[in-house]
Amino acid sequence: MRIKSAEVNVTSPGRNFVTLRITTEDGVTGLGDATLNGRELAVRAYLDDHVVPLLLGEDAARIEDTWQYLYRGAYWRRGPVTMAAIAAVDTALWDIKAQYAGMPLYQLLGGACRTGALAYGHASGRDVPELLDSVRAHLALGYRAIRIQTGIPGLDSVYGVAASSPGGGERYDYEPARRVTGGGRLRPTVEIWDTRAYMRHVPAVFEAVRSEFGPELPLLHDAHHRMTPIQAARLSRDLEPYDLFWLEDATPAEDQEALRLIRHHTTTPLAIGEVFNSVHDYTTLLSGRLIDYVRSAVTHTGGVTAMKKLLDLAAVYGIRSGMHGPTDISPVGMAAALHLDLAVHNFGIQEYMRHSPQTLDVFRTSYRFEDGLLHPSDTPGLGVDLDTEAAAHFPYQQAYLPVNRLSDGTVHDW
Ligand code: GCO
Ligand code: MG
Repeated sequence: MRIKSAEVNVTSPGRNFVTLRITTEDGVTGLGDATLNGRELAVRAYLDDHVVPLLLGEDAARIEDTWQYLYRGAYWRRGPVTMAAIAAVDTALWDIKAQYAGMPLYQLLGGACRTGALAYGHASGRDVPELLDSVRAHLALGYRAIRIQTGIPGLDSVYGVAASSPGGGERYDYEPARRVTGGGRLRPTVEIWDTRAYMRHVPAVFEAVRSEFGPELPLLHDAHHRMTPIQAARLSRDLEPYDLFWLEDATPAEDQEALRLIRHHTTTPLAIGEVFNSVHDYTTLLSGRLIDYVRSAVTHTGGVTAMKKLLDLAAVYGIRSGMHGPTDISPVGMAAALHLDLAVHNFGIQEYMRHSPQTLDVFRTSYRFEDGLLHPSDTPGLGVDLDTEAAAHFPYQQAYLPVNRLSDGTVHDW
């Protein structure tokens, strides 16, 4: 099971993806997602220049040892670039091992704990009537849990809200990493933000959705790290009557103590962690039971090995998974999440933002969404193929997420 080759593929079928493909001497190929939205080429260079040369000739079966070698051996630890690179190697090696075993990955992780993974989709609208249409459309697609986001009166555009949603159908371009040319230089777009306007509006949005769809439907909301701790405490309390499944990213994530303050004031369940890259980002949050859901992605947290350990630690504190699943996690990263979703006992929910048909022409997937649940397939390994010929038709395009500023120009968290 020696590693014969490892190549980094960068492609842009609708949006940018970085994929590591490892092949063993006997021709088994494994894939790992290394996509870091807006910083893709830094991970490619890290892999090409500093990781791939170390892998050639090594034993593909030694997954834990390879992880430790790349993490501890490098001296410099953690950080999104390093951890996305390690994640790609780790996931590709699990894909290979499961193919050797002739089993879907979830079997190697202990086997299925459930028949499928409850998924939540993203409904959004520029105003409440548009949002209600979008929720209806998502229910018609089979979703049993829905994240709701809306435009805010007085603000021109809000991240996570589709510009328009004809017939309320699914959009693939509402959380854009936009390519914008200004004076010949690529610059992110700027969105103007007002937290007080946001906080005044959100409870009315939940009131409208609950009165239209009743108390049963699990509803989620993403605050994108934009409030101060005391603002977040107040909004979480104001939202209690609407029984949220979770309020996500209430405050800037690196301040773990902020969640303690919010917790003192509210019983609204809290989720955080999509920008984290290590179990060490969670130690205060988990041991203090300051959150209810872990939002990390396999892709950004060091792979299947590290994600499993993180979730096992969370289980000790009664905290569940809610893995990040936006379209900047590639279908390879999504498949890895689904195998874990099935295998860990403390599964909570899985975010599912469907990839565009263009993306799915390049990444051939076998997982499926049925009646609100996601199912990884029983294909040995991860069950995803990368069509490198198709990928070659979509060269990398530099693109950035928007930047948030207040009306006086101050850069704001998001
Ligand atoms: C989510 C997210 C994402 C991020 C994106 C940034 O909850 O799905 O917040 O959509 O904004 O992953 O790259
Ligand atoms: Mg989020």
